[in-house]
Amino acid sequence: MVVASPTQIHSEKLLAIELPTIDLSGDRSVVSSLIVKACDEYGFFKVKNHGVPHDIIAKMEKEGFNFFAKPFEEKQKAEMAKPFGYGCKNIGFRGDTGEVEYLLLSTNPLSIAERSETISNDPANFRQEPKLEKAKETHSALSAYIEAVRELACELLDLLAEGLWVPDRSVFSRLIRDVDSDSIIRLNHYPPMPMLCKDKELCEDKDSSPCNQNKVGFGEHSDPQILTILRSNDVGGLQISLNDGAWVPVTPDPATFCINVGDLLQAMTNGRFVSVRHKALTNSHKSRMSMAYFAAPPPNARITVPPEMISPTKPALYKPFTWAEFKKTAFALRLGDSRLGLFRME
Ligand code: GA4
Repeated sequence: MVVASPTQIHSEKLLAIELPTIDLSGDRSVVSSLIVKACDEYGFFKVKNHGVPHDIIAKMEKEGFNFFAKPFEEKQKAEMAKPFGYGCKNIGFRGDTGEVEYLLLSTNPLSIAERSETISNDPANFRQEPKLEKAKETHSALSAYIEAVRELACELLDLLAEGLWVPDRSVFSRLIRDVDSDSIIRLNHYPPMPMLCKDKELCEDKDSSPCNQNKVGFGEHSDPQILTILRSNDVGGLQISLNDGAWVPVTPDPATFCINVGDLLQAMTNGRFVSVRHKALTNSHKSRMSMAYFAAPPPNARITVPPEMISPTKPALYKPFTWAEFKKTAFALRLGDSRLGLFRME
């Protein structure tokens, strides 16, 4: 991956990166080459005019904020994440933690129906019948959002195949459209974390009280799936790791989706695109909520590289493996561990 020298701007004392923002309403061949360029250079990009209706995003965001605003005991009724459901501070199964609470949801229609009951499980709604009404609302907000972001993920994957000149244009999107696709939705809520400095002398931000140091909400990692479609409110926190190891904050923009390459897309492009490491920090004053759709294949899908991406000068980098095998490895490791290396050809 070649990381271009980023245009940096000043934002609240931090240097933020201007990721390429691609207008999806533009000319198709131009859009597809811009997407490939962004994946080559950053592994991350933003999209505008993405076709996901504003009210679908707004309803989903409202459901999310309503849920996280509930008392902890209520939220716990959505069960501890294992892996689906509510979780607070614990990430995965290997002892990783962060200043985050979250809802992990399968995008499988049956489990959405089940989950919506729990998400909207609000005592205020128990009195008469509206509990069911509320569950229906949650269910429809969630289903509409999932359908719209799945469509966006498939469109982006088709554009990627076009930009890479792979003749089978649906080679990547087919995996997401499959009824058995293992795609998931994650709502992350990072509550504000006012920081009080213990050592005012050493603190670089000693003029403000509480100071603006940030805690880690979700530690450094790469996403195991194919593509991630992230939407966040207007509070910053996402940082990506550039080639030289520098951490650069991404400017928040609720009007766009932030897209990133996952481990599987790295494998399926024979290492051409890189699944870039990223993390999320908390804000000292404001709540951040992000909604991530992780586009994944069915568990038994074999992860292979289109033949056009393999040549004598670019031999196959990874052994063929299934998503189930890769996922098992990812969940057996720590959040920050790299997993693809274990699947490299000898
Ligand atoms: C990172 C991307 C998604 O949030 C996630 C995460 C999952 C979890 O939180 O349970 C993992 C993490 C993520 C990668 C390595 C494993 C699995 C925590 C962890 C330590 C839901 C996913 O699919 O992988």
